[in-house]
Parts: sequence; C-alpha cells; structure tokens
Amino acid sequence: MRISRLLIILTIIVFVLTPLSCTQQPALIPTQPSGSNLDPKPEKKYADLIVGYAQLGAESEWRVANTISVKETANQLGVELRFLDAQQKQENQISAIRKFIIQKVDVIGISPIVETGWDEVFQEAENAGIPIILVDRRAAVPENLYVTYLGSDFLEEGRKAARVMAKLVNGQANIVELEGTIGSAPANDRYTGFREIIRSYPGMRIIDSQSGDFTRARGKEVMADFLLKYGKKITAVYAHNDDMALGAIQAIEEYGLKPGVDIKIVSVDAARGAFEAMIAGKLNATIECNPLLGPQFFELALKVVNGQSVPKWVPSIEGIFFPEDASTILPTRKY
Ligand code: GYE
Repeated sequence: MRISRLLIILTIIVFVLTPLSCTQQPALIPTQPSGSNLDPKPEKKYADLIVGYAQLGAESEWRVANTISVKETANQLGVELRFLDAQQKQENQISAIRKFIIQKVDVIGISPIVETGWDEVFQEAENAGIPIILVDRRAAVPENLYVTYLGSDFLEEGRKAARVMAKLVNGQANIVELEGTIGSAPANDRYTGFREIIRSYPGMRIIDSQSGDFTRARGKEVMADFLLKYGKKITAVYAHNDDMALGAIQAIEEYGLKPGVDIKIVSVDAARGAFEAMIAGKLNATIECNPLLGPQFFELALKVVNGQSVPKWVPSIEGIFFPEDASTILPTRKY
C-alpha cells in the first residue's frame, strides 16, 4: 500500500514538473542549424555596399537638397549608388525598384511619392531578400515590407504651422491652404495636423484648400485662382511647402496685395528661398523639415545589411524659423 501511494505521489510530481522544466529550458532547442554556414559573415563596409535609390522627382528646393545629400554622402563613403529619378510618377518608382531587384542591389532606398500602391513591388523585393528603407515619405504597407522609415513627423509639422499661424493672426483668419501632392504622406499629415489645432480657434476658418503639387508654378496658379474667387477676404495662407508659398507670394503681388502683411503666410521646409522671403518681409514663418538625410540613410543601410537591428522609425529633429532671425541664420543654412 505504502509503496504504491509513494509511486502515485512521485508520478504526480514528475507529471507536474515536467512541462515547467521544459518551458524553462528553451536553450535546449538549437535556434540555428549547426554546421560551417553558421560562421558569421564578414561585416560589410561602406565600400562593399551597392544601394539602389528610387527618388521621386525634383519638384522643390527641398527635393533638390535631398538628392544632393544622398549623392554626396554616397560619394564620400565610397558606396556604389544606383540613383533613379522617377519624375513625379509612381510607375517610374515601381519600375526602378524592379530594376534594382534584377541588379541584386544590397538595399533599396525610396521616397514613395504617394502612400498607397506599394504592396506588390515591396513584396517582390522582400521575396528577393532585398531590404527596403523608406526615406522622407512613408508608405501605407504592412511593417514587414520595409525595415525602417527615416523621416519627419509631418503631423507635428502641421500642428506647429497652425500654432504659429494662430499667434500671427490673433486667432482670427480666413485661411486658404495650398496642399502638397495628393495622397502623399506629407500632404495627408500636414493637412490633418493643422486642423487638429485650428479646431480650437473658432475665429480661424479654412475657406478653401487645393493641391499645388509641392511646386512653385502650381502654388502660384492655385493662389491666383483663390484670389479671383475670394479676393481680399483671404487673410492667411498655409502652404504645405516653401515652394508653393513662394509661388503664392508672386500671385499675391500680381493681385496688388502685400504678402506677409495683407496676407500672412506660413509654410513648411525652411529652405533658403523661404529665408530670403522672410528677410524681404513676404513670408511670416517656416517650419523646418530636414532634407539632409543622406548620412543617416547610409548608416541605416549598412546596419541593415550587417543584420543589426534598427528602429522602425528614425525621426528627424526640426525647428521653426521667423523673419527676425532669418538674416542671421540664412548664411548657416545648408539647403
Ligand atoms: O516638404 C516638399 C517636397 O516629402 C517632406 O516633399 C517632403 C516634401 C517637402 O516636395 O518640399
């Protein structure tokens, strides 16, 4: 009797403890197959890297500075850069990625012109084992289809623009908005962020909002249309980038009003042209969006190729600039 009881108790103890001890010893299960291919690959250096870069175009001062930053950094580091300019067309960016896949580059960098429509081609890169780094603009794809996003907080830029605008106009304004490229991450977020803040100012109304496609020429045309439609009712302009603000400034002058005085103007980017306009008293503020992403991009590319972990979002650090400091700051600006 006693022996059989003892046996039962022992069996129970073994039964209860076994699963516990199993879960506590996951190290018993080898995580990687053994063999000679386990030897760590030699670390790649910048000079070993072949990087494909699908730039979206050359629509603005910002973009030109961004392209220069990527090309110059590749040159300095000795990275082999395959650079394609998609001339504002998503299909060109898609075919650039396909070319890079065929060429078996190590990493692909892309500034997606719009947020949607990337799943298929990003999946092709993933199948080919080529990591994608989103630079400057986000894409609306599942997180497994890109390794990291290096770029700005566009929502916050929109909020900053609204806060600055509210101060400039003392909470009272009829605003027209020049939006960036329809469907692009910066246009979507700068639109939303601005409204988040404006909502709490009953005296501030957005009377119209149209896309100027981030270009000076379109910014001017759209502003001229707004002026024809609303005339002196317009007291403020919110432009999603400096180029469109500079176009709007021309349209306002041609209409016979004083930009920066009769109509307050706030834009985003903080490119040199905006500083010059602030010095001339024609622009009231610009929110910084940093295009000099080359150094951070290649640093990330090297880490990714060497299997090091990187954050899913690497945000840029950015400020706000006003006319009173413009002439001191302009000589220090790199774009
Ligand atoms: O603000 C604008 C450019 O994607 C952040 O694109 C970038 C934007 C920038 O054309 O000037």
